Amino acid sequence: MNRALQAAENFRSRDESITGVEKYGHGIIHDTYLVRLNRGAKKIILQRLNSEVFKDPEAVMYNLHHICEHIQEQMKINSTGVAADWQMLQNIATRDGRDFFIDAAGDFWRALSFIRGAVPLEHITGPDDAGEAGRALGIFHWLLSDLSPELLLETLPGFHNVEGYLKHYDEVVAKRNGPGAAEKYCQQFIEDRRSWAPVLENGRREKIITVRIIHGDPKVNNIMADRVTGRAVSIIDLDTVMPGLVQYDIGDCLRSCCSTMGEEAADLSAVRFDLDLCEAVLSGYTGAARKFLSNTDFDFLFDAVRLLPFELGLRFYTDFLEGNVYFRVNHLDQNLDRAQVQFKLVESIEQQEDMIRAIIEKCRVVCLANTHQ
Ligand code: GN1
Ligand code: MG
Repeated sequence: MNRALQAAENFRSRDESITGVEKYGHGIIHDTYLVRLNRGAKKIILQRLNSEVFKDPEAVMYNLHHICEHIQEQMKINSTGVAADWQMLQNIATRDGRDFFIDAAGDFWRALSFIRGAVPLEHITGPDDAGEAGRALGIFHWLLSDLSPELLLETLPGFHNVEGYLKHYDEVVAKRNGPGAAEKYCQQFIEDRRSWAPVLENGRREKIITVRIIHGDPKVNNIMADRVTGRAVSIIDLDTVMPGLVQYDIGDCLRSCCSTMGEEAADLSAVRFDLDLCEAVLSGYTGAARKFLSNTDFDFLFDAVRLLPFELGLRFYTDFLEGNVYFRVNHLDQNLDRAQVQFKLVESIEQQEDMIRAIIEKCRVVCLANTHQ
């Protein structure tokens, strides 16, 4: 905590004093702190970047500047529209005008504005929350829909490329001897879906799916909701904003919102993909994103819903095999447990395929009827 306090000192102005630094949120990549200044009159977010994961922190900040600037402009132009009460987070420079403070250990620290009067959604309590999560993602995509994807850098190359994850998995699993029952389940699960998994990347290669700017990590606790009204007002954690397929974001948001037991579910038999929440997320999303969504964007949506938990389960299991080098854990089997939760979610999605496709079709019809309104 002392290191955080020392880092925080670089982001206050001379007439401000730091009155508290505490751990904040549940991210499993960076270390995040809430810094209180002037006895809580002002709050900022401080983060120690995980530079093992983000090997090019400058690229992360470059993208952040670009998107913040663009979204601010868009919000001025559309101040009464869909994003009327939207809050865009801002990067806070150090006292000497830099993006980062680099400490004696070589760690990168940066500060971000605090989203006022809001809390992370954390748990979806029902369709209202789910609708807000979808709406937030739709607003974010829409605000960025006229910024050219080529202007942004790939902060994590191949981040959602499941072929890359499979290749890496193959290298790691080859060294594994005598897997137990849980691991046999994971390995078989991956084999059974291996040939289908590149479906979105194939669509990208064949230019059937449009490349746009995506968030990359729109899980439920990255969505900020007004603490009184519950209305979504922002989406945070912008380090993975880069060129990609909106289908990845939609699938990831659904993966996170519609699994009522969460990512750390203890009882695997209770893991389920909730259809009411799915419908709420998708209609919230399409309501806000209808101005840019095209008919073909809907074609790959079921695959995306199925793929994103598969991809994350594959990443969790591979990380377990590698000794938990990427996702932070509290116990050695946690990433194996997390992988199984994601795979159970995939099974639940597969079992409900017809119903999920029907929801997608319903949203497609409503969305295309209201395009440009
Ligand atoms: C990571 O940033 P954080 O901890 O919210 C991960 C996501 C996963 C998520 C699962 C950069 O998100 O891809 O979906 O964990 N982010 C990165 O909880 O790898
Ligand atoms: Mg993240």
